[in-house]
Amino acid sequence: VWKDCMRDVDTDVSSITKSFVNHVQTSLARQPYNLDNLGAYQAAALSVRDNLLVNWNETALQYTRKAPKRAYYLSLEFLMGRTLDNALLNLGLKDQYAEGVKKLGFTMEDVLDQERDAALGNGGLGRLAACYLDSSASQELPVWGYGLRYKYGIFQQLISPAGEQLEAPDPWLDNQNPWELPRLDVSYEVRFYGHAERMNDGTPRAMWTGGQEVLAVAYDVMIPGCYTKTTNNLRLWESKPKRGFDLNSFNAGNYEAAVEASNSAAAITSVLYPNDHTSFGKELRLKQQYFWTAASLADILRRFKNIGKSITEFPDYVAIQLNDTHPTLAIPELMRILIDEEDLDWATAWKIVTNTFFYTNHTVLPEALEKWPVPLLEHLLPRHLQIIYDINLLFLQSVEKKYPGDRDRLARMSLIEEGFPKQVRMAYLACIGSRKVNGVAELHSELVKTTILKDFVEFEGVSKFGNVTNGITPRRWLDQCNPELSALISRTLKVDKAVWLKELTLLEKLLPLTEDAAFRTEWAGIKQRNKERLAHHVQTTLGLTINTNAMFDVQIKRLHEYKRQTLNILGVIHRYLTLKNMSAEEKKKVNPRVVFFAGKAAPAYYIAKLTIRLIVNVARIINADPDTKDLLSLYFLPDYSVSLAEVLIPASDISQHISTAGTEASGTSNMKFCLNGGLLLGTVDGANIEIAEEVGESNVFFFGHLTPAVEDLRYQHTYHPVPIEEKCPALANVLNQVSGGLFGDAHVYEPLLNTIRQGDYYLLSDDFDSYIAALAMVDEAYLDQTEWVKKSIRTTAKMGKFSSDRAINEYAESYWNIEAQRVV
Ligand code: 26M
Repeated sequence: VWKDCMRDVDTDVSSITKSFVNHVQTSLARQPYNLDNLGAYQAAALSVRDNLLVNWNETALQYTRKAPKRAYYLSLEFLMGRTLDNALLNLGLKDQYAEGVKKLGFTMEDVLDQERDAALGNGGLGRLAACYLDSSASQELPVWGYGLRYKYGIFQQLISPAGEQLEAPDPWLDNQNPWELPRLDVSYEVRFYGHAERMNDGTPRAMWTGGQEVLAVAYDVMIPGCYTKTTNNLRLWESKPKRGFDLNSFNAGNYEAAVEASNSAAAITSVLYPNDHTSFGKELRLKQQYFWTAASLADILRRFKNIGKSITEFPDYVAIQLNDTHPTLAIPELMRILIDEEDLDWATAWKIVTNTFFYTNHTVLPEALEKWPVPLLEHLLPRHLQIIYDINLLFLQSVEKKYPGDRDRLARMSLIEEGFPKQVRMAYLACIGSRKVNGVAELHSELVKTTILKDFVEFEGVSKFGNVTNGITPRRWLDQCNPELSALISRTLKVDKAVWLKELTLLEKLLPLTEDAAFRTEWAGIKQRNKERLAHHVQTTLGLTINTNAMFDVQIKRLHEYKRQTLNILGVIHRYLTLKNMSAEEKKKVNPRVVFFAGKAAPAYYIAKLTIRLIVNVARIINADPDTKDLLSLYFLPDYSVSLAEVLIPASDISQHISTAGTEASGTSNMKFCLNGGLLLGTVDGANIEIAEEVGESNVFFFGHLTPAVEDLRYQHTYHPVPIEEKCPALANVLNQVSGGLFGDAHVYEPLLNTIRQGDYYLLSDDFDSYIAALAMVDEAYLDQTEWVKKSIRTTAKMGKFSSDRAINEYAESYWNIEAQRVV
């Protein structure tokens, strides 16, 4: 009977419409006659989810039966964006749903547009995690993600009339989330505070008691692979009070005390911290980190125990990837479990730990390296602090043995940084507690080895340190966001996208078509229509009219000084001033340009917010100037998101990735633009370098000083400063125009301008002239449209390396030692 009743994945239009209507009637309890687009989205999503769940169950069953080694990706951020379109693509049901929805009186476009982004991340690190989940499932790898179910994702960005960034909460769960499955039966208790008492019985054990206990409850998000039954899981934890509220206080009339515990438990997963590249010692952030690592490890251990193997075999069945240092507490937490609960000796426990974890570093910026104050750890996690001290003691003993008497080295390598207060260096703990450490692009991985972890490379040997260059999923970042280009590629290569989307190096077969004029015309036509699609989007959302006969020049990423949006806006001002001084005759030779910016600034990042304000106010003046507005216009698009990126990226002719050399670990949007045939203007930094290696230096626009020069230039700035007027007159002129009030609010921008005039840590004055020269080369190149389109085709054709399928397979083979599992 069971077998007869089990459902399979819907594949025909009539079962799809039936399931849709069924969800309207029952799950939504609504009538067909007043069903709006939102209702249609919800019904479509629920019916797609039914299909996902069929595959998800079979995948889970297969993993349980075969018990292969599994990998777990621990990330505090998963920047998923929208799900419906991706689920339909991966299930191979796009056409069927489009037809079904149409029969019921809706258009797929309108329905898809109802979905809110799941924005549980800040930027690159969180989006990378989302791409890796897509690739893991698509490659049929047994990989689960673990994260937090924030009630509020990254804030919504509003721009005030003065051009200031304002933040509003992102209540993304308000309309219900069809993509998650609450697992109220899967929960764990997590302890905070209390006391840790060593047993002193000859074992390393201790007892941790008292304090506060909260519950972690699982919510599962289905992760479908592309054209495979494999549907993996992303498990997100929500915090709940262990008991609803304190009945004693309630009965005593103290209502506030009664709900206090409840509030403080719920607060743990209430909001995503909107920072990136900063470390600050907020207790709630540390609570998030421990809550999440403790629940995830308890869950992983329970699953491991179900296979019935000895605990010493743990690393043969489990690999855990630490996405940056945020989950580093998993290292002392696993030690605590193995020692205090499993009764293992120290050496055995440490061996298990150091064979289980893998650590990926995502930045070498010193201000981003996570450190936690010892007094805070002692208060919140007393047992873990003991364990960290024990790890440190044994570690430093081994260092001392290798380098007797080298006290400087011991101080440098200690997990504890001396100071007031003392702080725990999480990157060092992640490094010594892991089997392998990697960076996210070749240059970055070299910098990890030669700067922040230099001593550790010397001590542990270089073979522990590797590189996995980041990647992006071609499903979302080509097929979904650029359907016309995807169709053209399939048609031309005569290869179904089911094949090339999973074997992206096949794009190389496009190379000969650079010489095919008809193909180039089609290629250019698609770019043009994508520009019009973006213009239409801006028109309907912001009421602005954009010149689609211009070059589209795009910089979209988090606002940060090291990413140098300031260099870009100063370059725009330079262009404006140049245009203002041109004769009508000269202007005729100028190709029009539209510059787009988008990105959020951390709410407390004053300089980054000032940069936004400058961009918005420069746009206001430039876009209204009749002398120049046909040749140059500028837009800051508010509330950057995954969905906005999906419209912007396919429309770009040129995109900017212009970080100070050695500061951008990889960058991943650079890959997205190039995959969509946009050319790259950038510094010799991060993955730009490897992109240029693939597509050829003649197809990218490089400028600026190289990494090895940076240290020396900074030294010059500090000890032999040269006034900007002397060093870079063009830049000085631009700064003076801003100071002089050309864009209003003269005094407002002084703190921003002063970062350049004094110190100039990110070397804008060193790179400005070569930046302007590179922009001129872009202009020049664009005039020859035939050659430009050839460059564009070549760029797309050579992007195969940057598929996240390649990246995830490198992790699977070189680090995790896991194998693909076919679900039949
Ligand atoms: C730290 C403390 C408190 C709250 C948040 C943070 C924090 C959050 C995110 C710190 C760093 C965070 O992310 C860093 C990041 O996104 N790094 C980027 O990672 C990408 C993927 O590897 C790279 O492509 C980018 O170059 C790198 O900047």
